[in-house]
Amino acid sequence: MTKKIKMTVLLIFVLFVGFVSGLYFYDYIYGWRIDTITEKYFFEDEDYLQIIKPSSCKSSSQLNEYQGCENLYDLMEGGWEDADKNCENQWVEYYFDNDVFVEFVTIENYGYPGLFAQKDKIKDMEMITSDGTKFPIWLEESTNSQWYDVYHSTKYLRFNVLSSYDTLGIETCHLQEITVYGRNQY
Ligand SMILES: [Ca+2]
Ligand SMILES: [Ca+2]
Repeated sequence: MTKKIKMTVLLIFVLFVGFVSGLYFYDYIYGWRIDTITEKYFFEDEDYLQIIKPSSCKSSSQLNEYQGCENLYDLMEGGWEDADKNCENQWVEYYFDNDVFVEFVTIENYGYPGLFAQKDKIKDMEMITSDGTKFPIWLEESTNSQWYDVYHSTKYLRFNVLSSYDTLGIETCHLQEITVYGRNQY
């Protein structure tokens, strides 16, 4: 090879190496920026609509150790059942770690028809927030998920049972789920 060809090959090699490393460097910097932005706006920011799980709950009574109010926010089939009180003077309270902006709640009776038929169903409730605002809730006697708009900030929710469909011969009031949808407010 002549000196000129050798120099040309060397030059092409240097340019190629420079180009490839430049691509990696660009990708590295750009990728890092994208990751940072994504993390900042989509992962570190808690202000997006989500299911808000209470940190704890209380209820007026429960049938047994398996039928507690924790079952109301486990997104599973189990539910809360009162201690055979026929839905009378019953309530459930949800506590959150910090203020949350509640957009809406969904409430469900037992979805399994056999179980649904064996329990008393709630008809009227009132939901109360930290500042004492009351939201009337009327439930249809069905296994459908029922939706109630709220748009209110609170650190706690109380659900007072006011009336029921009172299935005769059945004393056990129940709910499968009360799911809270909203945004965290730190
Ligand atoms: Ca449940
Ligand atoms: Ca009854």
